Order: sequence, then C-alpha cells, then structure tokens
Amino acid sequence: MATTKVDPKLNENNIAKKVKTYQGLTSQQLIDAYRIMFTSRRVDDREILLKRQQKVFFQISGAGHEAMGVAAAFALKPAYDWFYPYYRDRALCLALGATPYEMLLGAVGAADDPSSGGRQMPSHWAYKRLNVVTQSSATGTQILQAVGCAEAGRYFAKHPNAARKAEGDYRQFKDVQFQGDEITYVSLGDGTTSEGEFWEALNTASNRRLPVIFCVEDNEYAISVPVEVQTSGGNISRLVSGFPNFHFEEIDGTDPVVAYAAFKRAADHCHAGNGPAFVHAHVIRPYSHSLSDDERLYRPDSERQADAARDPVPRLQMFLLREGILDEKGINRIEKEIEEQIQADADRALEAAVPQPETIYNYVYSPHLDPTSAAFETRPAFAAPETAADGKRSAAQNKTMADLINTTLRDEMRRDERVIIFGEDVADCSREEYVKGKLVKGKGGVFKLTAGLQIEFGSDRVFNSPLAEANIVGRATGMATRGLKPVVEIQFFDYIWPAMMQLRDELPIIRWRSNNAFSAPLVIRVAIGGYLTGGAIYHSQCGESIFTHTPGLRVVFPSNALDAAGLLRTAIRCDDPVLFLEHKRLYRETYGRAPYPGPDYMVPFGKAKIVQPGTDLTVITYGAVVPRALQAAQKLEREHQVSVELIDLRCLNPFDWDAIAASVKKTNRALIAYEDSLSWGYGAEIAARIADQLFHHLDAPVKRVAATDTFVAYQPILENAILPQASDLFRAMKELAEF
Ligand SMILES: Cc1ncc(C[n+]2csc(CCOP(=O)(O)OP(=O)(O)O)c2C)c(N)n1
Ligand SMILES: [Mg+2]
Repeated sequence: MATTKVDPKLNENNIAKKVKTYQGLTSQQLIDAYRIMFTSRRVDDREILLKRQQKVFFQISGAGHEAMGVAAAFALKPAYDWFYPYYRDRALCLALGATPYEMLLGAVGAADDPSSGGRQMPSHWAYKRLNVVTQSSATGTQILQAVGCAEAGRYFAKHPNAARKAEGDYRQFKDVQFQGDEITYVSLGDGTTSEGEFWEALNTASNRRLPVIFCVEDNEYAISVPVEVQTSGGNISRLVSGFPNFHFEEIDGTDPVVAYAAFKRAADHCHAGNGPAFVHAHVIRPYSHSLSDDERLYRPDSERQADAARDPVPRLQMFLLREGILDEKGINRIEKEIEEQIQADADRALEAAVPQPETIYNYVYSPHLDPTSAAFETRPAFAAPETAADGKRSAAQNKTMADLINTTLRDEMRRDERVIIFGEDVADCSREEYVKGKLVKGKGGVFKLTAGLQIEFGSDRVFNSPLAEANIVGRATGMATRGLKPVVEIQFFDYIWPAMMQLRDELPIIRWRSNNAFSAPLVIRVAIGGYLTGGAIYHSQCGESIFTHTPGLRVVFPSNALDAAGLLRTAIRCDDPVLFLEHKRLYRETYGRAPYPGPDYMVPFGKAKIVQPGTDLTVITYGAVVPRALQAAQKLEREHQVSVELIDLRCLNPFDWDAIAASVKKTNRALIAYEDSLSWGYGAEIAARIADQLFHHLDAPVKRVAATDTFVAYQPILENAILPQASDLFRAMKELAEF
C-alpha cells in the first residue's frame, strides 16, 4: 500500500493537530472504503448464490475493481458530478450512495429496481438521484455520451437562462441541474479501448478541454482476449499519451490509497479548467468475465494465483490491521454486520413485486407529451399575400423546403436557448474571425440548410463536429440527457451507419431501459434519397425502414416545404428522439413550395395528408415519390378517368393507419409506393397490415412500387431504371384499377 503522509489539521480548539492520513484518506475513510469494498464483494457473492439457485437470471461481478471504484467515488461528488460507469463499477455505485438492496432488486428484476424496473440485466447502473446515468450492455457507447454530458454542463454554466423551465414543450418535463465545476466520470474496460468511439471521445474531450475523467479499468482481459491482442504494445497509456490537454495517471487500481490520490489529481486538473484526465487503473478479475464464463479455459492457475495475491479486499484488510486502524475484532464486526444486512436485503428483494406484463409499452415514448395530439396542430399564419399581376401569390413569397427548414431552425433557436446545432459543415465558418471580419460569407451546411445560424447565434450554439457520425449522435445523446435540445445533422443518409450503435442501442431506448428515469429527446436531421442524376450509390440511399423498426425513435419524412416546417417544429418541441429525413431532391424543388407559415406552425406526428381525394384506388406514399405519384394519378385521371386517392404519410413512425384504413375501405384497392428497395422496405409493413386488417374490403391484391433490390447507380439511365418513376407508378395504378 502507498506511503503514509501527515496532514496538518485544526482541532476544535484551533490548535494545529496532526491527523494521520494516507495520501489524503483518513483512517475513518479507509474503514468506510473497506466497508464498501467488502459489501460490493459480498453482493456479488450473494448474486452468484442466487443465480445458482435460479432466483436471479444473470450475474456479472465487480470483483477486483472495488478499490479504484471507491477511490473515484471519494474524489467526486454524487448528485453533483455525473457518472457513466460500466458494469464492473458496483463499488463505485455503492460508494456514491446506491444500496445493496437496490442492486439486489436489479438482480431479481423487480418492478422497483431503480436502474431499470426489471428491463436491464443487473449491474447496468442508473441512479437518477445520484447523477448515475443509465448504461447499456454495449461496450463503449457510454464514452461519447459522457463527453456530451460534460459539454451540456459547460453550456448551461455559460447560458444559465437556457436551464429555465418553459411550459408547453419538452422543457416542461426536463429538470436541468448543473454546477459550474462539475466533472463527468466515465469508465470502461481495457478491451473497450479498441472501440472507435473511445478514440472519438478522447479526441473531442481533448480538443474542447472538457472536464471528463476517463477511467480504464484494465484487468488485462476482455472475456478471453488478453490485452496485448486488443492494444498495440499492450499498454493503453502509451497509446493515448499524445492527446493534448490531458492529465494522465497510470496506477495500481487495487490500492485505494494510490487510486484516491490519482483521482484527486485528475479532479484537480478538471476543476482548474485544464481539460480531461485519463486514469489507467490496473486491476484484477478474480471471478471470470461473468457467471457464463469459466476463465480456467484460457488462464492457467499460475496467472490466476498471481492475480489473487493482488486482490484489493484482503489487501485492504491486511493494511487496516497492519496500520492498527482496525483490529481483528473490528474487522469481524464490520463483516458480520454487512453479511447480515445483505442476507436481509436479499430476502426482501426476493419478495419484491415483479413488473407486470401489461407495462411493457410504458416509456417507449414520452408519457408526458404526445406529438400526435392536438397540442401540436396549429394553423399556418401566412403573411397577407402579396399578389402578383395575375392575382396569385407572388413567386417570391413561396419558399423552398430548404428555406423553410432554415427559417424553422432560426425561429426555434430564438425561442429556446437549449437548441444547439452541430454536425459536419453546419457552421458558417469555424474560424469565426473570417466571418466576423467579413472576409467570407460562410457556408452553413453542404446543402446550406443551416446557413446564417452560427452568425446569428454564435459558435456555442452552432458548430462543426469532427467527421465522425457516432461522435455526433453519441455526444448529442449525452447533451439531451442533461436537457439540451441538440438538432444535429447527418450530412448524407448514406453515412449514418457509423452512428448506428448509438441510433439502435442507445438513443431510442434510454427512456424505456431506465423505466423513465432518463430521456434524450433530440432531433437528427438527415439528407436522404436519390433522383439526383449522378448521386450514385453513396449519395442516394434510402433505408428508413431500418429506423422505423427501432422502437422509441420517431421517424418523419416530409414531401413539401410547409410540412417540413411544421413537422420540424414538432420534432424540436416534442419529448422524444426524432429522425427527421429531408429528401435532397425536394430541398429546392418547385413542387411543394409554400409561404412562411409563422414561428408557431406545427404539424402533429402520425397524421397523413390527403394530397388528392379519389374513389377508385388508394396510393400510399411519402417523400419524393409524392410528386411522382401525383403526376401519375393526374395522367390516369385525364386519360382513363380513374380517380386516385393519394395519401402522403409525412410521418413514418407513428404512421396514420386510420387514414389508410378509411381510404382503402372506400376504394377497395391499395398501392404502396416508396423510394427504398422493394424487399423488406417500409411498404412491406403497410401491405401486411392492409392484408391482415382490411382483407374483406379488398377487391384486388395489395401492390407495391419501389426501387429495385439494388443500390442506386450513377449513370442516369441506370438510376431511372432503379428508382420508381412516374411511368412505373402510372402503370401499376392502371393495372390495379383494371384488376
Ligand atoms: C459492442 C459490444 N461488443 C461485444 C460485447 C460483448 N462483450 C461484453 S463484455 C466484453 C468484454 C469487455 O472487456 P473489457 O472492456 O476489458 O471489460 P471487462 O469485462 O474486462 O471489465 C464483450 C466482448 C458487448 N457487450 N458490446
Ligand atoms: Mg478487461
């Protein structure tokens, strides 16, 4: 154990009294540390017993990681600092204030499990009252979120008015807490340092000098894979040492005294505003990876025995005895007390009520604010029309979808200081002195959708991200968890995939998996789609069904300027995460232009628009297929007197089943048209529902028109053949009408 130091302290008579401390830890704190470490180990042991008795269903232990966890907690403040711990951080959570009973409620999957209400495996910590944020099983996803969390804390400290509550939108339900000098703690295993998101997080924290403590708990194994296979040279400290602005510590994480001193120095570095800290703690893993793993299959006894000699729990016990801080009786008393308490807690947890099956849909979406409700339905407030000579609204007043998205972003940023925008190229100019000096005009997005916003709102609120999509979505998720409203941009749908882990396993399930303790309402704007004449494979993709297949994510896909404005406003004000798909081909199309509808115009989610009413067949579509379907329908009417009812879904999740059902009951024929590849596409689900629920109303098979089951090619002849054209739609509608 580490060397002893003596600190001068004043006693109650203001006489300097020497209190012996161990690198800042008092004897009492060391006794507390032992208490917590022993408790942590015994909760693991109890869970293992319960698992063997089949009374709990999974076990993963924090054994071997206890000392550094307690040390980190002692150096930081629960309910003040923020914590993104991973599954080995049982001792950290206990030291922050979580109780063994709460942990055992998690193990049995009780309704009152504060981490998830029985939805997540045990050791997936979430304690709202302590600022311990909900964690997933995915290794590494927490790291970028922690960075976003730290950014949010800094933002609120700089813009305290943004933290204010406001009625009528998501802010009403989002309490914001922040401290000027808070720290975000995030931990991970040695294996997890191989994930790209780890490096993205270090890069951003370093670059922005964020007060984040990254803690790598290096037990030298990721399940059975040893550290030298994960990490070039076998030591992560060596690899990260070049990141600027960091404070680095590499320590024996089985020694609480050493670890505490290291975390203190790390916290001091963060508090001084110097930037992040990296604590590389060497620990052991005495209980295999989890109860589903037997490390004897890949670790010889010699190695396991060497580890056992470093076990932090007996080591601290020996230290307390050697230093005369506790005698054997004292140790026994503490241990007995803990054993009895855990026994009682386990008995109580086994009796606890389990969650009821009918609760499974609770908290998939916000229970507070329903974006399909009338609260999100407002009438457009168009300015009095300036009429041209022909009496029609002047062309200048008709705005493109790009114009109205830009205006909506501007309006919402004026209204709500929590709205911030970042992404690739979204700023006017990162080197702001160039725009300030009027040397350049500024860019504002590759499609110019965010043009002028950085100039108006400043670089705190509109800024460029690194070229890293997981970075964008992961950080935004962390920020939104704290109450900011990021409206981030993914430059092309084709490049959304690096963010897929955050989009599938994190953002949409934060509310559900934490049983409503946490939420991350934010907006991801994505330029999508083809018909670009030369867009080719990597600038033309659709693929919306992948996201409508993810519970918890709202998916919107407008076809015209007015809907885009109204739906984007709903997306920003609502309390759920929203994927806002903007068709590139529609950005500046003549079709669907509209005058500015005012700063409060909203379209509720899940309400389709009847583009044209009809009686003979129903066409259900959205996005850039809407104008093509309209063209086909008008031609069919002109040439064959077939009356088509054209439905623009506008919102894909939720979608307007009522509008579809009412129309199909009237026309008895349904065609679903979409730009994505035919097979497994969005229309497949609609077709299946119509077949299932409207079978008796059908006079013809349900038909689909979509892209071929290929990617989109560059040569326009190929692109035309691949994507559904008005002529394809015309043919399919005609055949269906004639069936
Ligand atoms: C993204 C992802 N890939 C794979 C897994 C399966 N898995 C769970 S833990 C683990 C090893 C993690 O090792 P390490 O980061 O060293 O942490 P340790 O368990 O050793 O503390 C793996 C591969 C996962 N949970 N998430
Ligand atoms: Mg490991």
